[in-house]
Amino acid sequence: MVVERVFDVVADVAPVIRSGLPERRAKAASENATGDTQLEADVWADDLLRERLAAVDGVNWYASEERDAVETVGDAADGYAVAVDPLDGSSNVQSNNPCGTVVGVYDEPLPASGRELVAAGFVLYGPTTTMTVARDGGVTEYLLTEEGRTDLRDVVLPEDPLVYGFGGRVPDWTPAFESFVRDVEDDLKLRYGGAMIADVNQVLTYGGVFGYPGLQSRPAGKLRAHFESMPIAYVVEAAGGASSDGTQSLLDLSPSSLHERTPTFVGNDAVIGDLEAALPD
Ligand code: P6P
Repeated sequence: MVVERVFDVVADVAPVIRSGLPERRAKAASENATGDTQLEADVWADDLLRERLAAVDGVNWYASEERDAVETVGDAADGYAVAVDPLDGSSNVQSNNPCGTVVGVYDEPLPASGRELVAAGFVLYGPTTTMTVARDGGVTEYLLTEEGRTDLRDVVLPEDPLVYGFGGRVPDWTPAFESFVRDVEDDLKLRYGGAMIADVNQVLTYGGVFGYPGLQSRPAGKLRAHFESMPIAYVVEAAGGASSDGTQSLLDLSPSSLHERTPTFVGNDAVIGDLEAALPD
């Protein structure tokens, strides 16, 4: 019931976030806990989501990529923790490219392992607004409008990979990762837009692989385990795919801090298997 209510709230708030983007494209005079410059839209979307999610009975803790610490918002001894990336890929707002909202529902206090996720999902602000939710072993995609939510489809990762997209600058990739990508390039088509949600949704739709690798300059990569990597891994694995940090499923991670980053890869299990074989242990 609590999980349903969480995604009811997200479905209600998403059209409000989308309609509020045009006048909130400016940079705020602030940075978030991991040093990203915040847009007004980041802070506004976060405040909106916190207000509405904190009011859901059974949500005990609210955590966000935009806030330094977990906030206690409920009084149940054993409630859920909701971890949110309010506007993933917000720098795409300026260039009018897709961005999204990511939500993970953990049934333990944070920091928590990916195995404590009981549901995860994301909103994609693209030509249309969709919400994709993984729970109870399945994945459903909905169309969201001001009038409400329409069930679009059950999401199953296509068997044959078609697209790939990897973040970070090529000169900053490790030699082993670059060599793996050179092989991938022979078979797949490049689809990388700078917003994880949009790139992952390409993989869920067409098959393939998305990742943000550990870099020579930052071995943990860029993506945040609680807010981006583990929730997205939960969705892709529920859709029949695989995830990895280079050696193990992202759901097997147990981050020791709230804003911990991790190398992140999701997609068809054959491609993820090739990746793990290509990277040194
Ligand atoms: P880069 C957005 O800031 C984000 O966290 C992800 O949505 C996206 O995949 C990645 O960073 C893009 O990073 O280095 O390519 O700009």
